[in-house]
Amino acid sequence: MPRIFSGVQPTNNIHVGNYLGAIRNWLELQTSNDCIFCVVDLHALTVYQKPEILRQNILNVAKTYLALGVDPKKSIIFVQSDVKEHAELAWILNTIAKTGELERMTQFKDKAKQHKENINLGLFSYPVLMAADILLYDTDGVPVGEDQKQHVELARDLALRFNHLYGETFVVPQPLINRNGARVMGLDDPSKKMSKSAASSFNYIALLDDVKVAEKKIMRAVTDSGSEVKAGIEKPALTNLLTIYSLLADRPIKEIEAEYSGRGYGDFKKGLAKVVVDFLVDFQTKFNNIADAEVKKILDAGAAQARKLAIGKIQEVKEKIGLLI
Ligand code: AQP
Repeated sequence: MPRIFSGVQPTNNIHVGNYLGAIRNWLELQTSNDCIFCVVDLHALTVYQKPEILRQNILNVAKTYLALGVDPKKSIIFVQSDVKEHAELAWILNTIAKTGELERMTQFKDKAKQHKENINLGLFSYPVLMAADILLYDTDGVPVGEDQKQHVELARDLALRFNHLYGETFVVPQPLINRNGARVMGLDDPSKKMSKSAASSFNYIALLDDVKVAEKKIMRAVTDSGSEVKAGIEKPALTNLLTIYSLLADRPIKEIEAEYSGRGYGDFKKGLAKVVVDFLVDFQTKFNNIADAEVKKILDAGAAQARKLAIGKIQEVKEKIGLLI
């Protein structure tokens, strides 16, 4: 069975963009693939996190996976820092990654601008750690949003480079990006992607948002000029809102456009708010029914399974590069 690997950083609560761009695709993949889903907590450290909040976010992200339907009977779910081989392989890959290729990474450039006071080495080599996450498990496919494509491409380059230098070792992974929802845009600025660490919380709908707050965020979302509810290149804000509606309600955009034809943005936003609230209520009921102890047990079992695979791979890598005497 093909191997799938993906993860989310516990930098805040998961938002609709993370769900529609990535996790929603995981759910389909887990029926016919060998899936590994990780809470990538080491990545989160590249931006300063308050320890108590980080601990809670790690648990919340794992609980979110479960509440959305990631099934621990089908998939391995674990926390990255519980398997130390991720950091070990990252160091080894650092020695074949070029600083020039890391300087070209869009996420690094964006985050360096956003966190001028803390442009740390971890932020710079973030894509190398992500390559280690992926390559450690002989991953065939990486389901991610559009923003992570460049990082998966780097993982491919590093796999090919390592294989060329030391002989066939790593599987060369493919990014798996769905056409719809691959880049959900900010509600307050449809020219930028929806992001957990956006300056304003009006940028995103977090899956744990209070439903009244979520409603307010939709009603305040930026729209385009005109009043016609229509998707298209000249209407980026409406296209984004229609995409969210379409994916959450599982209805084609054309059908939604027809329903709101001639009714204006206000009516459409009320309809979208209802779709979002229904989704959040269902999700939050499931989330609140999962006990912390249950999640911790699943994560411990997942880490043990992941560790077995990771240890085998790191041994192979060490042998190839001459570290095992
Ligand atoms: N706006 C988005 N639309 C579609 N997919 C998205 N993803 C993120 N934002 C969008 C996908 O979600 C997965 C997890 O993302 P991440 O936590 O690893 O980090 P990120 O890409 O940096 O996401 P955020 O929300 O912007 O977090 P912060 O603000 O902490 O950096 C990935 O598959 C990503 O593609």
